[in-house]
Amino acid sequence: IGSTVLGYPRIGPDRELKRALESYWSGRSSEAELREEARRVRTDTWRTLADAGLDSVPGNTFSFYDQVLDTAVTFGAVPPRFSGLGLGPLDTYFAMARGADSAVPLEMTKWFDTNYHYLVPEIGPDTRFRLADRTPVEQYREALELGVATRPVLVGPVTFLLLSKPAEQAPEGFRPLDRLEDVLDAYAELLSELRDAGVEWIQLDEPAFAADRSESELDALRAAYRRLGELRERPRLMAAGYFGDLGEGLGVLASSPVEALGLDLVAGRSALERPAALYGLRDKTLVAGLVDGRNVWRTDLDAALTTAATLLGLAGEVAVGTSCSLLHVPYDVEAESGIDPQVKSWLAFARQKVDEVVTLGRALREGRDAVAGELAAASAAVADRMRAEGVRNHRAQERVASLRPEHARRTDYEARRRAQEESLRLPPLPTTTIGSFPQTAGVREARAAARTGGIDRAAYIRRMREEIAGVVELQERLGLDVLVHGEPERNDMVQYFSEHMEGFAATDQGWVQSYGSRCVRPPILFGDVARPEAITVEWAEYAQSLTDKPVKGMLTGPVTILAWSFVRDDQPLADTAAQVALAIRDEAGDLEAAGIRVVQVDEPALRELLPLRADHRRQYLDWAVEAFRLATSGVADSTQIHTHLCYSEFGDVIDAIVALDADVTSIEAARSRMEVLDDLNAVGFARGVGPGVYDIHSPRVPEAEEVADLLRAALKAVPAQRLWVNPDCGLKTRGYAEVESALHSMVGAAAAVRRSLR
Ligand code: THG
Ligand code: ZN
Repeated sequence: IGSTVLGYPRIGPDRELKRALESYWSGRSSEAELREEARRVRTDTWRTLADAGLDSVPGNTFSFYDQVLDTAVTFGAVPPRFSGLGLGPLDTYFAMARGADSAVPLEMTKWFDTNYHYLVPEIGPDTRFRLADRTPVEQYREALELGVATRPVLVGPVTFLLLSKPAEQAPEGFRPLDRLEDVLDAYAELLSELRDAGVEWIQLDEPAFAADRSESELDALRAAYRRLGELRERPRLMAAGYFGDLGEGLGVLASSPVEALGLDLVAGRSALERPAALYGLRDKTLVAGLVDGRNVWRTDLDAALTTAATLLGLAGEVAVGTSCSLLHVPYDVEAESGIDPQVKSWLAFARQKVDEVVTLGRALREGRDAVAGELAAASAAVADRMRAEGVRNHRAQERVASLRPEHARRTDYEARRRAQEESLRLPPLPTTTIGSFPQTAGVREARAAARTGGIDRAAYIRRMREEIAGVVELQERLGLDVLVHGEPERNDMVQYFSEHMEGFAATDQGWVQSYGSRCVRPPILFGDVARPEAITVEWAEYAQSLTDKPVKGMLTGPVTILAWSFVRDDQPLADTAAQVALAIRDEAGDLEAAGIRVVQVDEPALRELLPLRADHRRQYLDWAVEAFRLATSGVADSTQIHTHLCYSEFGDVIDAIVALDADVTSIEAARSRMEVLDDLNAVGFARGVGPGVYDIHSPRVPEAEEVADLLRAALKAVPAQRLWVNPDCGLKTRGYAEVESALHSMVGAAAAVRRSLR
């Protein structure tokens, strides 16, 4: 295998696939045009990887939407509500991803601890597994025609089933893993066809074993690879486990009949401390994942090579790879012209990481001297980053060093509650929104014009104020109790705050796929964080000047800012979180000083960074909670702190939610029917809570009566004094017409339920 990467981005260097998909979905282009663009993206990837000199080029890394969905379709796991639609294969596939008519799409959820989201296959006792689609074989042939013999990559059978959920009709107690034998039959069929097509190696990804797994799940892994290994007609097998140390799964795979094992030696570096676990590798190839597939820093090639050298005696062959697929980093740092050249010299995106792997592969084969220049340049870049001026801000460091526990403690909740009641004078069941209002084309154009110099600062401010005034007027008219300014000045909240703080760099082209055609451009947090001046105060203050109702200031919490950025790897994340928290704390203080009486600090990503292994969770939650409290404990008792959580199930972090000590927590609940309230009660939560009363992800406008029913249900779990009324997330992706109707229903429902309280 020599040198390889476990996967590559597929949205296109200029997001060509995104545009082609959205054009096809809207009916503006044909399936043939979409397929043509897809082929260009694949061709470009194969040529790039082969020309760069990789010894083994991954194949089947392209996807029209998601690789887990691909796996389900390949092996025939298409639920009847989609296969019955009578659509062609591609439209059936998109119906599974996006829904169609009455067929609700597959559920989407986070891919391990990354910011990528996959579709959850639905498996039942009668799912008919078979080789239903031959895309992996076709794409192997397609690459071969270009002269590139690829190594097809597939989600491994055990991870595939562990990521699936039981179909609706499945009997109680059924687990998708119960179908392992049948899935393996289908994999065996594919392996045999791949072998016939000439495939030498395939890669089966089993990242599920970087998380805690039961004995029976480990047994399934053992059984699966014994079975696949024993097949007579098959390519050579490389199993890849990433996003952490495989733990006991490592021993299972090392002693299985696979010919190669890919290990994440960045997130799973601890495996190196258990050399006994690697003994079974003596007759195998170890693909050492030494180049970080999750972050954007240049690799310290010299150190990586030293690590590789320690493995030489353990494995039959040592090859070099990335820690995981490069799907999670942008394409090419050379496409960036706006990043400070010094910062840029520290970075490696997917294209640069390929070169790093090639260099390491050469060094292993030909010796360090053969690549002395590359090694020296990498060492110099790493050393430069470690001592650079822009990275070190002594004031920011001293502030963190001088923190005392009392900086993260507010006074007793009862005292706060009384002071806030006095200051805010809210009715029971107060109504509010999560923060953002619809982002109209006009607002986007104004932001773009301000960025490119099309309008000057004064004109931009006028335009934003106009928008804010409209949003305040609308909320007054609807009768909401706690207003917001609507956030017209922000695109993505994390991007917005990072652009206004020191220590972050922004990219122009650094898109990373989040799900389907949707991408984000994570900021790069490279240095100590500081807030040179107030960020949001002018907008909140202006909104407050237009109304007597309290206006809520809107901030993003430290954990979410880290979760949605590329973070530095040269200091503990807890220290970086504390620096960001102090900047947010200063902002909260400035909002308060400007007369803002309610400040919301959103932490939608609190659940996202939760470590895959239970052992590591306490430590994470400790610093995550501490950072939030640090950000929110600098204000007076009378200032009400809100937080907002969404995007996930909160069972695993429910104690942490209590520990945040926010006065009011709004939480996504419309789809889970208020169950979260019972969970919160069970752990003694006794603060204000706003379970979302309607789903903003759907264009459907709720009736007042429906919302009132939900509120009455909520009142069974929460007393009226603590219950807030709000949608379940921000409104920026919706249109004004539906937002106005939906909020009208919501406010009407609150009023009706309030009347019945008396
Ligand atoms: N911001 C950031 N990360 C996130 C979210 C976010 N990660 C988790 C979750 N939310 C992911 N959800 C989305 C939702 C929508 C989009 C991306 C991720 C999206 N992106 C635009 C697109 O691809 O067209 C890009 C818009 C732009 O910035 O120009 O719609 O909210 N950081
Ligand atoms: Zn939300």
